[in-house]
Amino acid sequence: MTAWWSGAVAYEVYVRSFADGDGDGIGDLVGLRSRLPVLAELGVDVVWITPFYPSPLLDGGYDVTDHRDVDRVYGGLPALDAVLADAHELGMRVVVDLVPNHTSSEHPWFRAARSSRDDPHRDLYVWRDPAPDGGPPNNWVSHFGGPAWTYDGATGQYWLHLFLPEQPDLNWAHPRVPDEFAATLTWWLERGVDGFRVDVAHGLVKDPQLRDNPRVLEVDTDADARTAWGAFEHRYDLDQEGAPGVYERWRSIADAYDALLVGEVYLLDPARVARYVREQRGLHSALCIPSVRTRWDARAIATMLRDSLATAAGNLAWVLSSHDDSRAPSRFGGGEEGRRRALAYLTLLAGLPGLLVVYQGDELGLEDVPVPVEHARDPIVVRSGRPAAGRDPVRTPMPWEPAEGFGFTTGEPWLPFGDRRAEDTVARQRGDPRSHWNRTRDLFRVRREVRDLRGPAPVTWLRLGDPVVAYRRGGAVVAANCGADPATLDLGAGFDVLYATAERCGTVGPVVELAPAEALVLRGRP
Ligand code: TEU
Repeated sequence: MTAWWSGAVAYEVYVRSFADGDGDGIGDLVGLRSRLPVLAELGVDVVWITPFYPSPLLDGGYDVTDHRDVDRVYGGLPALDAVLADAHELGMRVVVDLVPNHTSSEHPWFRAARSSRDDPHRDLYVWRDPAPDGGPPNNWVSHFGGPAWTYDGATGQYWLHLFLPEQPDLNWAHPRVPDEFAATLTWWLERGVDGFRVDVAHGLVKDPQLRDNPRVLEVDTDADARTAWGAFEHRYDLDQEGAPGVYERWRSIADAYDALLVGEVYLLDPARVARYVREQRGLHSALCIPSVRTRWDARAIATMLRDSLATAAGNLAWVLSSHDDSRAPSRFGGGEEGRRRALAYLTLLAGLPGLLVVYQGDELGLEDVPVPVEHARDPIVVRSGRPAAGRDPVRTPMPWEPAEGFGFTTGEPWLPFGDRRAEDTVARQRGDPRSHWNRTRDLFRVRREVRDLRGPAPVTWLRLGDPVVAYRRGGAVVAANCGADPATLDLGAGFDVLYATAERCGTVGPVVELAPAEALVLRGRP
């Protein structure tokens, strides 16, 4: 029997920016609930909600103080229960975002851990004495800039944090940590959630000796966080030998509820990612991070797709955009052209086995919005004053209606709308059969209805770039022109057009000409 997530379309909801139900300018679960019908209409199978836990919000809620609660600002647990009930009623599943690598420094465990070296919670986190010169215990750096260690004067030791100092890393070598998370999984599954997106899934296990990472590049001392991070080979802080094994226990818990575990394995080497999903003993699926980082370049796209598929087959989640990376139309050059390219790229992803993950606004062809530094919320910007590096431009509120507050809020939005236009809104696009929203919906429908695309049929590559990328799955063919000029594809026979990103008549072949950034889904004629 095929798993329910095989071939499913998942939709990432960045809850603070999706829909505001109470006019405080912040998206919440009441707002999300009211917009669930339109997600069902779009053809979404799985709604992934970013963290909604109680949090001081220093990292958009990825700094959790209680893993088994919903913050009041989002409506609390009753609002989540209502989302679950309605989503299920509409035939959709709900995946929640679990953050096991770290907690907030305001979490009761860390407050206790910090209170004294002898506190029983101390070893739930990673503490070390200073180096002989008084500095940090090793050379690890934080994703968000600066050292991965902060000194606690009161107890005379450093604590480890791969992200903000206010996001101390948990010590997964301490048996209580896996026990607590196993119980947390069960707690949410009992409540009715259908699975988990596992944050920083490759990061939980650290080198027991905490050895220095090899330096691979010399960078300026004032380099931005991403550059400073890239100066090291992350041999000892991430993706350790035992990292995938953490999820074997989770798998048995999830399988008992027929629930999904999809990991944010933020690694660019497909072979490393494959370790987490290949044997299907741990995570069911891993987000394919290279798919959200690839440029508009036929060779790069083809190689990325081929290598990812070759190592992890149907166990990847193909991602178009996310709350961490530039939106597809912006990545691909922006404007009308960027939007066309994003739709062609989505078509290529939509025919592949595995999960397909889009981010709120992808269905509208939204681009990144410049966010002035005085409105910045991303700690990468707030703490460095460098807007270029930040993630706020992909986190601005959804434009629902062409009205004051864009139907997102009746209050003051927590991030600005920037230059969003009436044409960007769901209301406008839904009423226009040729809009990005409707073309996306048509694509999702084809993915659902064409059995060869939804099932386990293997991918056979027909063309790997130069500039057409094309593959066959069973009787279906998916092709996109990822170049700047018109290009032809020899199909060897006539095909029916099931889906086209631009206007097309019903049949093509044996040779089909594809305009730049045009993509097709075809089926062989009997
Ligand atoms: O991201 C983990 C991660 O490694 C990157 O996305 C990183 O945040 C980014 O490259 C910085 O430029 C996850 C979440 O998706 C992200 O939003 C959180 O900030 C992070 O974990 C910490 O919980």
